[in-house]
Amino acid sequence: MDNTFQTEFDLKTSYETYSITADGGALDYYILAGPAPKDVIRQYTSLTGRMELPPKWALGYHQSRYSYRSEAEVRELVEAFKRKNIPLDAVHLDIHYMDEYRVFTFDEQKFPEPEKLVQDLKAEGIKIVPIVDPGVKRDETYLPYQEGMEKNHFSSYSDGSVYYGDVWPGESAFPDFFRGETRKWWEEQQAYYTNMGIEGVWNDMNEPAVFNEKKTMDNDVFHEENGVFKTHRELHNAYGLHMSQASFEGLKNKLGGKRPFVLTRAGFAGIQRYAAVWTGDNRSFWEHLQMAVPMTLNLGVSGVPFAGNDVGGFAHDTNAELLTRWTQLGTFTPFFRNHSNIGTVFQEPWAFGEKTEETIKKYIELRHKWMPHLYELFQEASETGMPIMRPMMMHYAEDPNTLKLHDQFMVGEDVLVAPVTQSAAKHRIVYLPAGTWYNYWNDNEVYEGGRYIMAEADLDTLPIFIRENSAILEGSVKQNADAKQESLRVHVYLGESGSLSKRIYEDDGETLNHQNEKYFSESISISRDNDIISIEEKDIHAGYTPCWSAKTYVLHQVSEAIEVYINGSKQETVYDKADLRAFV
Ligand code: MIG
Repeated sequence: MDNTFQTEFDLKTSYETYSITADGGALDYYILAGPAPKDVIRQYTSLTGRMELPPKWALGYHQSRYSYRSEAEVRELVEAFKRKNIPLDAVHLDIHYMDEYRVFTFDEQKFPEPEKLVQDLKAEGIKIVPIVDPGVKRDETYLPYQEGMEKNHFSSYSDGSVYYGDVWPGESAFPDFFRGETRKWWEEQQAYYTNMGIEGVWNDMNEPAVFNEKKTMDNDVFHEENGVFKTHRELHNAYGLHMSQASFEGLKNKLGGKRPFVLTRAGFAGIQRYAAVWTGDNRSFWEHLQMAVPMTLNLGVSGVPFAGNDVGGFAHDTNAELLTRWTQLGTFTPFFRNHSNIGTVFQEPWAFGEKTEETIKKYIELRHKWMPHLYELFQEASETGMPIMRPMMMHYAEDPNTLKLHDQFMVGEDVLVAPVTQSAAKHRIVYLPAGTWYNYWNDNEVYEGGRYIMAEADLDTLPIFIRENSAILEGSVKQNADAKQESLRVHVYLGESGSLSKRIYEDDGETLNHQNEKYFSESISISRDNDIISIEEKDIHAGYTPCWSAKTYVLHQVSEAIEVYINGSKQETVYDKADLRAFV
């Protein structure tokens, strides 16, 4: 349904009917005929657009806090990550970095040399992501406000008077992001950040949120869309979308061929073209960890593959166990950021002692090991709209047991992840659809699916299962995505007479050159006939040279008598008896 007025979806009151109502405007329906869930998503994203491939660093681990308040605090934080060898890709700066919350400023006392900070961290592979809210402080001496007033960039009433709302900087004006001219102006403002070397911004409060009873802008404020004036009542829901559009286009134009990153809280259909979405202010409650799974899945099937939740929980105090479990889930949510509220306990990976730190580190490292696999899925998402994190029903729609399963999910179509979202649990029930499944942590444990199993899940363990006849790409543990990828392993899980095909995708991870043929893509087909395994490697596109020097196949659950052929020629194998694996 294509309508930006206030809408209500009631999917609960009645079993027989769903109701969707809108406050005004036309009811424009699009019927997407599928037939399979994947087809619906492809069709829907052909209408609303698809995510551009993000920079690889954005897929890494982000650390945030409301707020890291000074340059010294940020440097100490980064030092701690380095000392402890915990991978880190980005540090987010919340509202206290600004001079009295004026966007496009740094507080000169607390951040005396922001550019140096950004550059120093960048040299270590760590990006700074500042928060940028829409509200522009009403202050005659402040350039963005002056310019905005002069050029009529702010949303106004019908008599031309500017709308002011109270937000962090106090009384503020709100750019009319529906106007092309205003978006251009906002794009220009991004230079303030990109000139320092910043490559990503975080758009918050862009519903827009205002500190008043209604919590937002007045309904009778006007916006100008393609030369037509429309009320905020009509356009409210799309305000965040267009703010992110301007942020994204601005960064993109100014980054000289590098890929931008925008994170947003608000959005509308199509937001995936401009920004990753996080699900806002959750709380450090187990219930909110539980809800994180269906929320992220719903975003995924709604065309927004790059989504995630505040890991550890935002409001209230988290604890060792909750943070551990939440980090385990975060390892497989497309966006992976630990963030917490002012006044709550600190929740950096080491905040709860050595044991907890060790487990959390293991999972952040795991994120990097899985990076080649995830990156391939991100690339697929950019082309087809398919989510990275997928509900079970997307691939098993014919199995009624999967239709309402929302406490486990698929990563791509080969990996099943079942996070623990209850306190004190050491086991959990996992539904394995029909077929054969391997325990990722110990593949001597092989399960026949079409049933529920009780998976072991002590605090150190996130249950992960690999579908038979699939392959998983594994990279090396790195301190961040910019570090060199030294090895690539292709883990192969084949039944005795099975076959699979897998695509490897790689590019430089940071520029737009992949749009000009500078990428590497290889297709691997593998088939097994008992002890004979044949691998066919075929370059689909060799426009980029991946930096791993060699790739290793790890063949799981095979016998010592194994014979392996790559493109017809017989290979030497190293056999590991204990794990029944062969390395080629
Ligand atoms: O009124 O910038 O969701 O992530 O830390 C709260 C402060 C404003 C809400 C965001 C949250 C952020 C906080 N912001």
